[in-house]
Amino acid sequence: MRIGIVCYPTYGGSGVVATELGKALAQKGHEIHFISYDRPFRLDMFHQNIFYHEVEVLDYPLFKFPPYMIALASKIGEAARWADLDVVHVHYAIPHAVSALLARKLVTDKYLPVVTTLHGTDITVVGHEPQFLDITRMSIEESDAVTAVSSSLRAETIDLFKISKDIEVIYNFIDPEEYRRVAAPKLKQKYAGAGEKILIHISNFRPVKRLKDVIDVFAHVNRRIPSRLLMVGDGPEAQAAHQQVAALGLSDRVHFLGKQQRVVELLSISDLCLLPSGKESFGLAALEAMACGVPVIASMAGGLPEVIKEGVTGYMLPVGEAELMAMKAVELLSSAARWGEMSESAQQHAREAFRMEIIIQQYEEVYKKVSSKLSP
Ligand code: GMT
Repeated sequence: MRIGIVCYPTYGGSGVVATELGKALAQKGHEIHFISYDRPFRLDMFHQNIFYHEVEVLDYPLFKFPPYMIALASKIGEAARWADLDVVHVHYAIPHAVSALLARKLVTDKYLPVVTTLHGTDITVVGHEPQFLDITRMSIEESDAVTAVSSSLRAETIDLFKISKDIEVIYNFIDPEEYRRVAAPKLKQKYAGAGEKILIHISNFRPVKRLKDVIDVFAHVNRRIPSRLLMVGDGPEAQAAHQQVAALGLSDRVHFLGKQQRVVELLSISDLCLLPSGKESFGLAALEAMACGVPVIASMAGGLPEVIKEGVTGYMLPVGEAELMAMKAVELLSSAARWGEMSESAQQHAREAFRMEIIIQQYEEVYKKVSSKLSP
């Protein structure tokens, strides 16, 4: 099939999922057309079945705000006509689905089916910005198929929009060839001395990630067990996190590594992943950690209970309970046998429950279903 994929090109789970999906579909012989304002950061290879269409936004003095949505719609329409796309798959309802629905009107010689995958933040934005409620509802209802990355997100969407739309849950996935525990002894030595444990947090440092809790949990753990904290990522909360670390006198124990393209080695030297988010529709960072044998301490929020097996691959505590999270972390890090068991189970669970081949097939089924439609 010829499939258009629209996603954010920047760091973040939705872009990673969209890009890895496109790469896997291309390997299976589909022709993939990525459409975005920048080359997706994970699209770091050449493949004869992969094309990239860059959206250029007109910078005209009259426009106070560059009309990205219209530029994107126009690019989707152009790519659809040029490549004779069978389907366009957008990641995020706002603004991508709205643009794709507009593009559908530009393709006059055939019906262009639109598949929308909800990743969570689109729904959260609407929760905070009621002005977007109607347009998001419309983009969901008018899509030919809608998928959500967890049952929790599906339920939240139905509840918020009061819609009866069929929303299929398709979980995120990892490539088990890439995400596995690797030996990196030199890297481990760089960050941790003998007997020290390594905790890791990976995110875009948005308020929803609750970096304050990450650092509070680490501070508690470090009082009991000599440890280090790797902070991977960047974003609006970075400065506050630096200040908190300095105020706690932990600057030599917490390493801010910025945005990293590849995290497998960093995860492989880690003993525990911290994800105390206030909300998390899926938690791809937790899945990536588990695949690399790192148990996760997370908050009991959103789709995380669908990703982490409580007491088997990690622990989930109520949002904001940094002290309880720290207690669980200390308990786990104090028992090598328990940690080994959990690390093993985490790898197995990540490989089995989120198998890339199965998830790719699920998306292929959705494409097949919508592309056989002549019109809605
Ligand atoms: O978490 C973010 O801020 C980034 C956002 C994104 O666009 O990648 O993540 C959302 O989509 C990911 C991929 O499906 C999920 O793993 C994350 O849980 C979800 N983030 C939130 O729900 C806060």
